[in-house]
Amino acid sequence: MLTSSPLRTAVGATAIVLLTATPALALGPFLRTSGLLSDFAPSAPGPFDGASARVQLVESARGSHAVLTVNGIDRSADGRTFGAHLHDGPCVAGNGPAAGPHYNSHVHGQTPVAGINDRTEVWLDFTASEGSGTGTASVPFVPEPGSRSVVIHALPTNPATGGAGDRLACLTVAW
Ligand SMILES: [Cu+2]
Repeated sequence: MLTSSPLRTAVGATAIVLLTATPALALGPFLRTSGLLSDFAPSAPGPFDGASARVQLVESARGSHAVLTVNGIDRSADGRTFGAHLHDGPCVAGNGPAAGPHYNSHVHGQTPVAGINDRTEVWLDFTASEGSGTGTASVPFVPEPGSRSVVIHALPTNPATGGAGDRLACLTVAW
């Protein structure tokens, strides 16, 4: 279509400028994944049975931004806030410990000051509303690639300790 040519040209020029200005930075989304949540306690009924989730990680000039969206949550959980975090290890159904600890940028040598907070870890707490919930986080680092997971917990994240109760469900995030 002839009318689209100027737009294509403009987009191409912008891309060239970005690549030239920041050759070492892969700005933009580097992970998009979605699927049914895996259950850590398959034999017990829970609010995330049959629920699905989507995770996107985007690299920005200041670090990265993460978005978690969960759909299909049991309506009895409406109004409840659940802790959710990026964890170091993989998502394995029926095996909460396999997900390992929270991804922590200091532990990975990416930030000089030790700490457990929403700047060193990717916390994605969300509140269920009409069966859905969205959590977002902006952090001053880009998580290292690996076979990782987002884990959903039974309670909101305690800002002093990072704890959030039992591990209920998870989604694989690997890149
Ligand atoms: Cu967690």
